[in-house]
Amino acid sequence: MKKTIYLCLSVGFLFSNTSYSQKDETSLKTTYEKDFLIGTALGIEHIYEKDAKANQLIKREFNAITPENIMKSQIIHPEFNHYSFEASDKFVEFGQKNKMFIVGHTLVWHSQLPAFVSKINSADSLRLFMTEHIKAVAGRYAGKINSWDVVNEALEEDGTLRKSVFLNKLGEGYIKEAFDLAAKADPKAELYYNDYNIEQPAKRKGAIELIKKLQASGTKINGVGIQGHWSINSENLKDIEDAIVEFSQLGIKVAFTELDYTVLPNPWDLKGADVNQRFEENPKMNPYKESLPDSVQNRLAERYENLFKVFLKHKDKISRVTFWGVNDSHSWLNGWPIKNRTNYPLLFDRGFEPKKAYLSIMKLKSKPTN
Ligand code: 9MR
Repeated sequence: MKKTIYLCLSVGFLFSNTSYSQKDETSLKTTYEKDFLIGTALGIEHIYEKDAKANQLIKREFNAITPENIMKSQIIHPEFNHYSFEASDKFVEFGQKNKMFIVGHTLVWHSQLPAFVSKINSADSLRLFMTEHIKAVAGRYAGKINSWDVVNEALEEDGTLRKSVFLNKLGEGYIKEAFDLAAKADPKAELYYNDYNIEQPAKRKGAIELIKKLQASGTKINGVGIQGHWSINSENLKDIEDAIVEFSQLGIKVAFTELDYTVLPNPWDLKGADVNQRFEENPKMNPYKESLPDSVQNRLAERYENLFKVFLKHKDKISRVTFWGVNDSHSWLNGWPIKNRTNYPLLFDRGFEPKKAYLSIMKLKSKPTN
């Protein structure tokens, strides 16, 4: 497979007698620079520049960064009166030093909350936590973070509001409160609502209602983040295209904020599966432990190619496309929804080399029409 990629790269465009990683001039970010930002999510090891190959790849290929975990409230705000800013300071410094677009992820999320929040009983105390949190975190990086995922995953699959601790205690107004607090704490940052599956019709409708309500009440919202955790086994391009068009009709930008394609079977794909089946121990659930067959590599490449064709068609509406991880070994999909699997959802393999999917996206731009 690698051989084929190198061959295509060198014959197809630019490269001669050398592996891709030795060349600097062409990359995702330069190839797509007139279209939209190309981002990646950084783990703590990337922020501290622990691995030279990863570091080189991040700087070469991407012009936007999102912290995969270190700005989540559980980590950055472990106790009511205590914040832990060391890693997030380093993350922002990394972005600034490399002139990257810096995304903050995320201010209000029902998941990964600090332990003390579960002990909060009153609405007033929860509101105080949310207010202080946004003021402290967004305030600290005011003028440095370019875009905040202000509220993350506030919707159920049917488009109604998620019955989170925030909704239950503060009512639906908490979303507006969060956006207003963020706008006040960092007036320059772009503010996004971020969620998964909001390309799907019912949830999309809920997101549109949510955004329209914010807009009608005079709240600042610049964009919507469609996360993009998808599978090579399901087709959803029409939903994606409809979502881009409908969200942009609200006068906001559309970003793809956490893109990846799982290539592995998931428990919910297996119709008629025995509910007592122990997926963790079933080798059928981890079929590509040693390597990825060409047929699957090709399908992944085709998925990315078709997706980026849609992105290019609507590039005027899209602000950023961020991959949820740097390379395959880093991806959260090796551990979810089943632990200890070998997944291949991204554009760079475990040796940080570009996969066929990378080539398929780069090739799209080598055509004169783009
Ligand atoms: O990739 C993240 C993983 O390392 C964490 O364990 C997990 C829980 O904090 O969050 C993952 O990232 C999520 C993101 O923050 C929000 N959208 C869904 C992502 C995948 O779960």
